[in-house]
Amino acid sequence: NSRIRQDVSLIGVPMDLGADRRGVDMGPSAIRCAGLESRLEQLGYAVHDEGDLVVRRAKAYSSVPESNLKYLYEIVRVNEELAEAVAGIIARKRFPLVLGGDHSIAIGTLAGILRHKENVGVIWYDAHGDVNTADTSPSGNIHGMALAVAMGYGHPALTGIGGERRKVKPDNVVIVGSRSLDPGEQRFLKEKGVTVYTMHEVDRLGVSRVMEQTLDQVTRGTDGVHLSLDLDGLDPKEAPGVGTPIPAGMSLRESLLAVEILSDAGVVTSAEFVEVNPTLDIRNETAKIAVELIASLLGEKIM
Ligand code: 5AB
Ligand code: MN
Ligand code: MN
Ligand code: MN
Repeated sequence: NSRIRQDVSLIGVPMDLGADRRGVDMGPSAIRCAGLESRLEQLGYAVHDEGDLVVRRAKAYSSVPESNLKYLYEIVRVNEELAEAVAGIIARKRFPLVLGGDHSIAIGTLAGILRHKENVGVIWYDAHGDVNTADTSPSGNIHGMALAVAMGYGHPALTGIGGERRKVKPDNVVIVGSRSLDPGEQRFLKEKGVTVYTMHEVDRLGVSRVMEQTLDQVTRGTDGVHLSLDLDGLDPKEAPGVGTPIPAGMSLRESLLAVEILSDAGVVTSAEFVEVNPTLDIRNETAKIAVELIASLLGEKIM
């Protein structure tokens, strides 16, 4: 099989401060309950569960003077810790698998990765672009800004996470599955030249070609590939347990094919699965889908 030749380190980030609705903080528990660890062990991996980071949730942390950014300082604090943890996992030569939590945690994950890698490719599998800044955000929710921050755009408290560090280059980013991009985001993506496969392109080209082209783009001149998979990239009919459901998304079959193609290519060096909201889920189905996708990404085969 196409197993990765590394041990896996799991880290949970029970963060919901970056999202509109509470509840994604339970994502890491739900994914663990869906049997992640034993599934990976069956694949032959040594799994090191590093546990969950501590996220302090209190209304008191919400206000930020002269900014619309909700819960800015606690989000910064947790992402600093996450960056440290992810950098440590990579230093120990393990594969970092981060469980969210809302998508604001991608800021910390990527900051940690960039301590070790100069030019990381990023696949952002999502219904949304997550490239708002304080000026363009309609909500003030930081999960809608994570990818912009990773590329170095946004509030200095956010872009400063991880200290003086490298940024993700727009040319190394591919967004897959988008169907809800705010006007400011559309402008940003065009201006920076980020490759975007919206649902329109997915329907025209098919997942297989989209993923081959994505792989070309994210491996050209890079020293690693990070998969940041927001479960709302999938269709909410199949993955209902997400905070910001958008209809007409990637099917479970298409999503499995996408991660299988990544697995066969053997280029992914880190991954995160985010935005599972158990309070909106039906019988933990969305967390189970996350486990299916992770197992396939890490080399599980039908035969
Ligand atoms: B998610 C929206 N663009 O900025 C915003 O779930 C939604 O991590 C962001 O992709 C959704 O508030 C963030 C309207
Ligand atoms: Mn997202
Ligand atoms: Mn999303
Ligand atoms: Mn979401």
